[in-house]
Amino acid sequence: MPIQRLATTPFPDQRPGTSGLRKTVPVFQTACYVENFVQSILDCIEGREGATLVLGGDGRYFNREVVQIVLRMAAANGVGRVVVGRDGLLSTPAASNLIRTRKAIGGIILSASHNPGGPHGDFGIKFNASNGGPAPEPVTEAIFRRASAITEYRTLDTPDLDLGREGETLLEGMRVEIVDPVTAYAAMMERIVDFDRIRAMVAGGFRMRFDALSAITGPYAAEILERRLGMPAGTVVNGTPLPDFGGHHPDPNPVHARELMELMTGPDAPDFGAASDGDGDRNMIVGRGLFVTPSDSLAVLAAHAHVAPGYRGGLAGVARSMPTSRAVDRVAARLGLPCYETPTGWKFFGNLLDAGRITLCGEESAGTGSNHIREKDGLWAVLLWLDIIAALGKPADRIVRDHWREYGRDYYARHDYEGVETEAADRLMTELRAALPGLVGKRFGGLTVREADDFAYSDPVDGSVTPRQGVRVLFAEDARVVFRLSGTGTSGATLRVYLERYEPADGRHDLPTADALAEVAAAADAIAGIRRHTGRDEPSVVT
Ligand code: G16
Repeated sequence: MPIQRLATTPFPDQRPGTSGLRKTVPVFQTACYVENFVQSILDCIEGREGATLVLGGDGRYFNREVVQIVLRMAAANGVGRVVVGRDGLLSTPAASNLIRTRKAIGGIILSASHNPGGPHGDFGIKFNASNGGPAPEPVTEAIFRRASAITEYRTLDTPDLDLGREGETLLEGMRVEIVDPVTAYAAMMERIVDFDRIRAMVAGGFRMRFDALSAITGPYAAEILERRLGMPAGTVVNGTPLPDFGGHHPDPNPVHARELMELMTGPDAPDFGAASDGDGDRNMIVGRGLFVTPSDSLAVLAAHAHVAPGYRGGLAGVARSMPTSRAVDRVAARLGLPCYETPTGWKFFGNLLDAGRITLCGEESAGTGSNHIREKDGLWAVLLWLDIIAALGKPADRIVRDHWREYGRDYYARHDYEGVETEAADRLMTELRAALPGLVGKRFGGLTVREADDFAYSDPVDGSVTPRQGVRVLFAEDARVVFRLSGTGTSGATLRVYLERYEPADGRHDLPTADALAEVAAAADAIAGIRRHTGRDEPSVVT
């Protein structure tokens, strides 16, 4: 079958954002839109001839079609082997693991992560490099430049492959290896956490609920929690991945995982609750009656990870994204560990992990991970929590309260203003940046600005500098507000305002978060003119 070289013209909007190219499904369905971007990725993979590529997605609407397009194009571009999940499915952490263990040259992951799916929902394509992590900025920029100048793409005129059965098949000289999406991932988890210890806890009556939000982690959670750890059937709910996530917004937070929150705060709450997102890299942790913020979760995991077999030797260091609360910094200081502050985006952890400088890292946006792969990993976080609960013999809510008693509490909330007019959001950020030099020393209610800057990151491994990663205003009263625009939305702009206040005193750890942060929220509005610029009286989502 001869290779087809088909003429095309560039689309101007194919610049990857925080995590790959994310657009609505109708945009991706535009003729040549997928092909242009995939060809641009393939063009930027040096040494792809004869190499192995990993391919899979979170099963959202359009996954099935795009998997077939990528297979044909990979074959026409000389790729030697594609390892693809059965039915084209792979969670993002499972894809990262396969890229590493199969020594692939990289992977193409089809997902818009926590964004809603369906014919009018979102879709996304992301390239991960040979370390298993999201391509770093120089690579995503090269892909964008290529996409901006593309004139043709290569493909085959072949029928769709049947991806429903595991095994190997040939597509015009390229081997297509169809693998079970769960097996290798589950085996990796058995090496990291103590399954026997968790099984014993389950045998003793420990009960949990895992809400897969009708997204990719259902089969992973069912295999690991119910089959391998012996939890009763029904522990995993919404466990069948659906193309539109059953109408769920697959973002594991107290707003979108409302049923889980209601259960965990009600009279019949099990011991532990957890959820994951569209592609399985995010996690939500809930104790009885207590939502654990991702920032606190990272701090607790850092404090106790050494109980798990995968971290017995201790941690090399930790990292958090800049808007993530400083709770983990306090643990690192106590343990004498290096602690790095990176921009938002998992790709920035890659160099630190590859260089062995950190073992654990995490973000406020419900992402936590470790050096086992190069993506955040939702189910891994849940399993590490389970192992810590089993090892300490304490429920999650007590672990967190004890943690606050020991380290103090970083009250934390994120206010999202979604669907803001792009010009208004840009104006807000521009005015804010211009106001920074004059802010120091100013008082807002009971808060005094101590420092204000636009975060720039110098990568300690390769020396690269990434400027303009979010405006931070630090107050002398150990409080902080951060402003940035989301890089994962698909319509208009989303303004994210991250609020934080440290409370060291014992006995002041049970305030409602909104009360503890009221003064910081008022200061944020006074500083940035949120109402004035957006016309909104309140955020669309508070998490
Ligand atoms: C992606 C990135 C994360 C980032 C998050 C939010 O997550 O991988 O590193 O924290 O987006 O980004 P933003 O605030 O720019 O919307 P995911 O789970 O969507 O891949």
